[in-house]
Amino acid sequence: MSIKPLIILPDPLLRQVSKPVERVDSDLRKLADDMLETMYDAPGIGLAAIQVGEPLRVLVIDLAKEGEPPAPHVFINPEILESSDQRSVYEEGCLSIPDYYAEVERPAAVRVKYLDRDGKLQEIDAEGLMATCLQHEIDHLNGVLFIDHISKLKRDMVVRKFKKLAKEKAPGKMVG
Ligand code: GNR
Ligand code: NI
Repeated sequence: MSIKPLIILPDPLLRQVSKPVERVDSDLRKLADDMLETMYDAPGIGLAAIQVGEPLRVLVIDLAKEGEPPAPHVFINPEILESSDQRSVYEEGCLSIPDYYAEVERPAAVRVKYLDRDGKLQEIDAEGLMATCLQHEIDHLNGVLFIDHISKLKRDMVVRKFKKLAKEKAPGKMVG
């Protein structure tokens, strides 16, 4: 297992659409394990493969609270089958947009089909934080970030700030 560096805004990788996983093999399970270790280290409650630079449709989630036993979930090629009309609002954050939080409204419940780490087809009816987190991570697989769900004014402010930070860290590397 290894901790991988996180891809941070405005890295264009975060806008890439990830490719479906063709076979759930030991390499894929190794990627999922590395993603879980990276997520626990951060720490975060979810992580998409593109956040560690792998453009594959894989995400991991663990919603266990501090002091509770770990509850790792691996979702491969997830697809939202149904979304509730009812909405809910959560304050979201993203490991690729460190230290920025904003309220996002999404469907309160979703039904998702996916392959588990054994390549077995599964379905989950998720609500609450699990529903929000699954939608946040599935957005990543499609190159979408939670700041795409807030006002353009706020989004432009955040993007500008992270472009400036990237420029300071690596002068000459960034255009614009
Ligand atoms: O750690 C995370 N917390 C979080 C809080 C509210 C809604 C979504 C999330 S996911 C985030 C980790 C992350 O960036 N996953 O892509
Ligand atoms: Ni995120």
